[in-house]
Amino acid sequence: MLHFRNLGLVGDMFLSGLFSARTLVLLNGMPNTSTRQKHGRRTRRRRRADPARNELVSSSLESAQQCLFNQDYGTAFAHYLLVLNLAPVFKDFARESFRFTLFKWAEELDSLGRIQYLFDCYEQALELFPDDEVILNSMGEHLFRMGFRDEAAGYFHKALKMRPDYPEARENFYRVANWLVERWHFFMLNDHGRNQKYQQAIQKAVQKGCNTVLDIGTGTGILGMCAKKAGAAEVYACELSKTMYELACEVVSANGMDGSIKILHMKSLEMEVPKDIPHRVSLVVTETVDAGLFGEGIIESLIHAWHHLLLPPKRGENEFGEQSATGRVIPAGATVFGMAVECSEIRRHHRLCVTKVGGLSMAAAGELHSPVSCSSEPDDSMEPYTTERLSRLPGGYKPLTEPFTALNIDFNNVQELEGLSSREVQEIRLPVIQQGELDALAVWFQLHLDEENSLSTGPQEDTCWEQAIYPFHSAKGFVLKPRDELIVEVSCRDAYLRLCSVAVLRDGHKISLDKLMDSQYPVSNPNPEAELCSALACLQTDQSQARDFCMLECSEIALLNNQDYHQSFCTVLAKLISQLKVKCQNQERGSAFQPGPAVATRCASPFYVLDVSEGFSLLSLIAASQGHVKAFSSVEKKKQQEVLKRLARSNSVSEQHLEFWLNNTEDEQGMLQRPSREKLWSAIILDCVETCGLIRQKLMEKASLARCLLEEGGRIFPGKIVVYGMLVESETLLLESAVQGQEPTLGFNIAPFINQFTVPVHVFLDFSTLECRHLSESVELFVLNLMDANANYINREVKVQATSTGRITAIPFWYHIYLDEEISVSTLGQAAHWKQAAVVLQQPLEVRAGEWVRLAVKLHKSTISILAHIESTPQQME
Ligand code: 44T
Repeated sequence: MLHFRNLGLVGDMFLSGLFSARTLVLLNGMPNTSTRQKHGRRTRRRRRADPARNELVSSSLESAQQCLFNQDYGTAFAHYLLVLNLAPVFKDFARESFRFTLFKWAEELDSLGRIQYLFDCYEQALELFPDDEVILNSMGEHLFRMGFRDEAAGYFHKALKMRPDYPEARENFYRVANWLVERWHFFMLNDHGRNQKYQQAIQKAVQKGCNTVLDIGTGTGILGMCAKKAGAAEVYACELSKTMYELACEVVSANGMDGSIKILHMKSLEMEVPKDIPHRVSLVVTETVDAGLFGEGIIESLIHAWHHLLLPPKRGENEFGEQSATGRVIPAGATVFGMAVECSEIRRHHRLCVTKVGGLSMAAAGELHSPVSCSSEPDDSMEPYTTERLSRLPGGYKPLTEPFTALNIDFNNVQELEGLSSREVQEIRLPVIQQGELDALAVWFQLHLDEENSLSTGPQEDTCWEQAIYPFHSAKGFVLKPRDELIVEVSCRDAYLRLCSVAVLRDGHKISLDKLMDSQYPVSNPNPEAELCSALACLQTDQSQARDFCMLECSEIALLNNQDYHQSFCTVLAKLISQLKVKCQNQERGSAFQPGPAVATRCASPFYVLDVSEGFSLLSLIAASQGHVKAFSSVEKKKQQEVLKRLARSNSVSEQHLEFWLNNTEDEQGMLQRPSREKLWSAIILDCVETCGLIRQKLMEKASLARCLLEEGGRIFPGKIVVYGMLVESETLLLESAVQGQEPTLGFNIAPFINQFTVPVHVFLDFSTLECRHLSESVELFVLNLMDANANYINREVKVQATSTGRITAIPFWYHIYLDEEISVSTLGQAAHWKQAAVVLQQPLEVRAGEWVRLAVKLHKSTISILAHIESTPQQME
């Protein structure tokens, strides 16, 4: 948690000698150094004419301006604080300069690493200007950069409340809203089936005498309100997220229940009786479950609740209708299911599936893992699963076994909950039903709310739930066959369902798939040559392959598997290098008559290429492998640098030709610099589209900086990006973006509050599997020219003709990334590691086939916004 120490600024200034002796004497009487209680008295006194004070104010104001002029921001800031605290009348006059001083001073503090102090300054600034949207927004930006997203979002939200048309705060808010109020909240509130089942179960329990209720992880407050409405006498709720807690307070109060539901901003594990709630409750309701059931800590929360917050569990039958003296939990329990699947989409995100990338052999890459633990041992840094909605995966999936029950758990039995982690490993044998590559185990569950009501999160259900995916890294390319039997062992050691071992029984032999390394591959590799290469590469590297493992993000692994992308770079780099060589030789020839060392050495020295891709990238190595190139990689992580070095060695790229750029530069801001005093870059590779489908922030700024660092004839890759979009009707996108409809949710007024967190741009979409109707052809929305800033516009009008009648609800968009005039990469293809984004219209727009739609497309910084209107002069198709 972030800790804001209040003040301390003046003392710090004193110590660092920023104040003159005269100022110091006077500072002792400054309001900032005294406590709040005294504040009122001083204010009153200040109203009387006080010549000494006036003199101090005016001289200090003068000093502030002088210091500002001299770029001594720390002192200027202190003077401004003094002036504005003593003479608030100057606030309007000095606001702009004060902000400027604060931002400059914060920049300095930031580069000095004095972070706590930086936040102290912002706190003091906000005491003076509590409603200043620019300061609020800037505070949010600092918090965001430090990783305090929840807090950052609070500031962006407040800045926006102060000035709803403030574009900087809006853009920032949209970027964080997804973290604050995750999109599934919208889904869940739009899922009427789920809402009604919970409501029924709660109503029944309350009617049966559960009169005191605790809602753990209340979110918007909905389950707590259900309990109150059902007649519970006392309702408590707790929520650990600050934003969600504040939202719940707003919602509960808007529904007239603020006096009757006590909401606590804390984790249930920290709650105590009677400190937080006066006595034990007879009902706990909760939906703190994730796609893998256990990821939100429900087991630990319920064990704690049974020991500290709930009445003892029921032994016999309860007296119907009487106040319950026992406790119970909704949901009453759960059943976890699993199924082995083949799925190429999962495969390409979790393991390297190619042997050659951009002309490089990958044999010596070592073990590349996605950050999903395959191990049965608990590892804090890695979850044992990721989540996907199987029904939405491009290319689909193939079940290799029938679904099986992995686990049953009774939430009303504390011994069982406690025993879960010491339960013995369970061996499950599963007949294989069809041939396929063993890529993952998919896991889902049924939540038994009570005897009658249950919810399922299975892949076949029409719900918003995703499934938990346990990818198999180790069973590389193992093909299961119909008469095989799959043997999996599951445990629940750290209250996560974990796979302990996987084996196959084939023709009476048990083949363990856990320890399958490349070298002991039992099923023949389709490419024996690659196998030989791999073995040789192992000999070349002095470590054993088993130790050479490195973790990569799923999107980084998918990128490595994207051969098109790398081949395109390979081609354009080769083209550029040969052009530059020719140019150089021509120049050399041209200057042959003027002998001198300059030109000759220029041609002999290699071409410099810089790859500023984010995360793991092979492009520098691909550049270096062109020959006559010295390439710089921006890969930062040591393990990942080792992978690149290993690959360089095994692909005969000498060590001098590949360097790590960030080892040379001190900070990230210095990333775009010239290679050395006497050199410029021949090529700079920019990473322009984020995996989520948005243009990278500050891309255009980076491009214009990069252009200045290029030698004559040098290039930026890509040179140009073309944005394409399409009109679609998609109910799913609406359900994911806001609580829909005019009907109150279960009779409660929730939508207007949570819908404040609606974001107009959706990210991480898979356009190929998005449930939607296409209402137009794809259309070019925008061109971003990275080689020529003058060619760019920020507003553009595009006309699109509707090809079908329908409701335009969204405009998904994607990119063609032009590396040069001829070669481009699309972010849409099946092999791409990118997802797509979509603008969801505020109001759906009815359109008839043949009508023209006018799109006002706008690019602010790197955020695209689109407004759509029906063209008033219809040019019908018929
Ligand atoms: N999402 C499922 C998970 N909390 C449900 O802060 C399904 C994901 C999902 N508060 C797509 C679709 C779906 N004490 O606000 C959260 C969280 C809070 C607690 C107090 C505690 N011990 C906890 C634990 C969690 O509970 C709220 C709900 S967590 C369940 C989320 C629709 N992707």
